[in-house]
Amino acid sequence: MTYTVGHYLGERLAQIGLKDHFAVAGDYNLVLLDQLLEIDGLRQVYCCNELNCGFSAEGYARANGAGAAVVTFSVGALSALNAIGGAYAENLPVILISGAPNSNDHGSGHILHHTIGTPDYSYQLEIAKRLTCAAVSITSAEDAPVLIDHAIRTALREKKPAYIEIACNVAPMPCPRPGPVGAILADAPSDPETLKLAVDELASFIAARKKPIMLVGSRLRAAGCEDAAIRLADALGCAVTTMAAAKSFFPEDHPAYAGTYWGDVSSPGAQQIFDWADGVLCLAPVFNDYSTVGWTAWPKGDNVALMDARHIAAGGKAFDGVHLRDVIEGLIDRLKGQPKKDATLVEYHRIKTPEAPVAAAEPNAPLVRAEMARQIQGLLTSDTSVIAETGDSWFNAIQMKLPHGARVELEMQWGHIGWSVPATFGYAVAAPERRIIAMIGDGSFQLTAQEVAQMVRLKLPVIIFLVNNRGYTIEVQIHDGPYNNIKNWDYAGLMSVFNAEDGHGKGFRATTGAEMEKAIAAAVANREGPTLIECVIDRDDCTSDLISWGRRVATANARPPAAR
Ligand code: TPU
Ligand code: MG
Repeated sequence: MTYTVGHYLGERLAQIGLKDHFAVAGDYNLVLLDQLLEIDGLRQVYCCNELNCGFSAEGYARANGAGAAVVTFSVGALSALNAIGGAYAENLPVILISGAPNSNDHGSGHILHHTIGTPDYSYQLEIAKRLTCAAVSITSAEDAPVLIDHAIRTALREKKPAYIEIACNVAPMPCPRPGPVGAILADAPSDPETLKLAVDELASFIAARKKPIMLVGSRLRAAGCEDAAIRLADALGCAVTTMAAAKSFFPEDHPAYAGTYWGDVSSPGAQQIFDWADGVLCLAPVFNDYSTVGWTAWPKGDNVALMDARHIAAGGKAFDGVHLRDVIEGLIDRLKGQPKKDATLVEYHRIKTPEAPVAAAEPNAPLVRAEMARQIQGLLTSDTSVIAETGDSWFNAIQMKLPHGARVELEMQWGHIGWSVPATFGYAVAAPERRIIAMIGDGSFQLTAQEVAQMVRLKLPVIIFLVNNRGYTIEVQIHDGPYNNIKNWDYAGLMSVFNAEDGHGKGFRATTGAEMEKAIAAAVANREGPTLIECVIDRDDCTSDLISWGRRVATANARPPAAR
């Protein structure tokens, strides 16, 4: 058998740990898909459309570390690029692979189908360059190995998406086999001198403070430092808060865990202890309008040390070219034998009011949000992953108490409604051993609903909580108008559409606590496919956090243009 460019790409994907890749077929990628099918241990998983294909790969990357989506030129790739923008925003190495025009057509003056009707096909590559950390076009087999390796290596290092387009006639061309995977995994080490200076600076930052606190940010996973952060917390002894988008990036059963810091919508006691602290170690944070609650809670100034994946800023100094994990290890080393700086943790336990467990609602009373959240909370185990969509699902998920090992996935930087359906599919493909729960609003679901059919196809026992509150409630809280009302669907009824003649998905509608409980029992028992539970609640029945946060974000959005 001839070894080809397509094989090379497929083997590299398998080498970096991919067991699956997501695809939608089209004539520019059909031959490439044939080549990829021939790679041992690499399964081809199909999606209903390319936006979903991109988000599926993004969800897969959340569970597996990296993901790949294969699409056709323009009509496919331009849809997938939205999800690639999301992967960039969310720091996930997703490799977008697009079939491309025959190499002989590039520069020929030919007009081709699926293009904008001009003979210049470079627009897709140009767009991809803005949304990825590396974008390459392969029009000859000779150049393929170096270009493929460059794209994949850069994506893995930067934890950002990359783009590879392959001319449709080049995919089956002969190509050498790839060498050891180490060639694309190897990373430049921290600069030892800078590392020492950075650790010195952070050590004196801590030494000069009596009440330090840690803030875990949403880039901590991408920085590969979740374990290191736990050891730093142990070494310091202080309280640890997490940012909303970093939910589950620090174990909530850890003795130092002090909840979600999110300005006015922090979990009980977290804002008070954060404000009481005299120094904050921010681990890989992202401060945007959402995470700062409309710029009302933005930690900055002399008492803030920023510790990013490759960059440290503290005490008015900046250090580049160091890996966060090396910095943390160095700091832990420095803290050895020193008394614990546990003031914030001690104080947190003093001020935190014990939360009373939510009482079960009257079983036959109309379903309310609090009862819905209480029942979902009851499902969480140490092997559960909750994928929560934009909307009040964010706030419901962030309020959950996570047992050790439970994970929450949020897409708070990109915030594309509908993301969670394909992302849940991709996540479930990557982590079939976990209990996977999706929480999705009705408005969001309408964007990408069809991907539930792929969960049916692969018999994935995902549990979807579809919140039917008849509209875009998150937007109602930010700015209301007729555009926030949506056409109602028979969401539970959709399951029989997706099942058709051979599926085992189940759909239930819950209008009371008792109905929801029954549906959950059936969902847990269904191992042959997804279960969608449509939870019917009132349009305004949302978390109080959404209301407060929505008001702040609306105020930030409404700032008048500055005078010139
Ligand atoms: O719980 P709830 O009702 O807030 O969630 P639901 O029903 O999913 O409503 C979400 C409403 C929403 C919109 C329309 N949230 N953000 N948007 C704006 C938006 C529009 N288009 C995309 C692709 N993403 C968005 N975030
Ligand atoms: Mg809704």
